[in-house]
Amino acid sequence: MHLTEIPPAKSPYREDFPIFSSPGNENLVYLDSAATSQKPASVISAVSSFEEEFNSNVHRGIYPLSQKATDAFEASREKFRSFVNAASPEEIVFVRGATEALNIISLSLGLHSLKEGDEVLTTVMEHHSNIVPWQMLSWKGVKVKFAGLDSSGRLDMDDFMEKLSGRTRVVSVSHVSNVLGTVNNIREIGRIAHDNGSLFIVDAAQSVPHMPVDVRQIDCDLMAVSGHKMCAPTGIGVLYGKAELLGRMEPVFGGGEMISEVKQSGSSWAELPYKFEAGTQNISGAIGLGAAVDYLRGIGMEKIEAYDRSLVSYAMERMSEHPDIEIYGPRDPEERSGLISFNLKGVHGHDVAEILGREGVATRSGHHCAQPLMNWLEQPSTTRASFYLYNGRDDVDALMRAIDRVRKVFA
Ligand code: 7TS
Repeated sequence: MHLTEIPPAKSPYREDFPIFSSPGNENLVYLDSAATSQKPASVISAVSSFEEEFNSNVHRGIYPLSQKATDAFEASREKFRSFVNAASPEEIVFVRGATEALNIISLSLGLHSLKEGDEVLTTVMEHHSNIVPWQMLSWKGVKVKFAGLDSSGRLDMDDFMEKLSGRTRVVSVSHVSNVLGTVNNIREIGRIAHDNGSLFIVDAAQSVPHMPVDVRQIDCDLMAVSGHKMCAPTGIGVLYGKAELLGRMEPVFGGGEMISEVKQSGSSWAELPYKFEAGTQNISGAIGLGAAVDYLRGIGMEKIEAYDRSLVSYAMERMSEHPDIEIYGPRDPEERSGLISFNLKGVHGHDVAEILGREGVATRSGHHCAQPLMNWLEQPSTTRASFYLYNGRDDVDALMRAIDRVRKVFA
């Protein structure tokens, strides 16, 4: 799809998602996919067929049922590996989500590698899950620095360079902002980080669901992904890491599955990726994630990216005709992903989202777990409409009608 193309009146993918045909939801306008996406029938049936037909624990039994579960579980790992072009399945660790991935990374580095005076450089546009785990290392004397933004909500590279120092051991940046939709030039940021001798970590929670992401092209050392934002169930995500690095990193959760040998005198760790997967994994979630990868790849990530962008272009065009709407983030749809944060002049974001909700339009308002960004915007909150492949022009039009309704209520 070309950029200037307008999205179809109704999404051709909507019927793949049973939620939109479940009683009462036929007219649901779901614009909260940045919080969590809906799930296609193929994912729901992959999960239920595991639970109904071959539920058993993985890697533990040698009976056929357990073998089948293990095969499906490991097939999902391979699907995800191929999806992000990781070098080997050892580099794909199943975790609960992006938050857990970032906490495992910060804990492991904090406990075993970072020293007093070391610095972590992140940005003002991060989700709290890429801020707080780093701040939690303050007991060790690790400092967190924040690169600022320019007036359009892009990363200010001059400020980034100023904050980067010989003490910057870690650069951890989101690929896509969950509030501004800004797509960061992470290849360039990664190159700068590596030239500085820093580890480069990418929070890809908002990018992997919406665009092709190739970890070898980005050359990130570690990356965090949430499955539930990319059509998979909640409670499953991926910590990607270069094998050589994960091999050197220490696990932070101990227990079953992650050991090679346990003796009274001490234990040794299992090989990758199991070293980081203590306890019984979310097997059904991982199988659902594999089905989600199949679904998204069946359509094609380039196509999904272009489709999202056509929705955002159309929505930005409609919104900019409205004199009372202030949009945050880059103006050029080429520089942003599939979401728009906005405020309606003189109306609090919560009032906007509440009335939109009553009109059948699901959006989200508040600080979106990005309070430093809200301070930068000098706004207590914004309303966010976030799009995905099951949205069409009809959903944007419904949003605009509902915004008119808010305006009337607060006239
Ligand atoms: N990083 C970014 C950029 C995010 O947008 C989110 C979740 C996370 C990390 C954490 O992901 P989790 O799956 O571990 O919770 N963002 C949002 C949001 O924008 N609204 O609800 C959750």
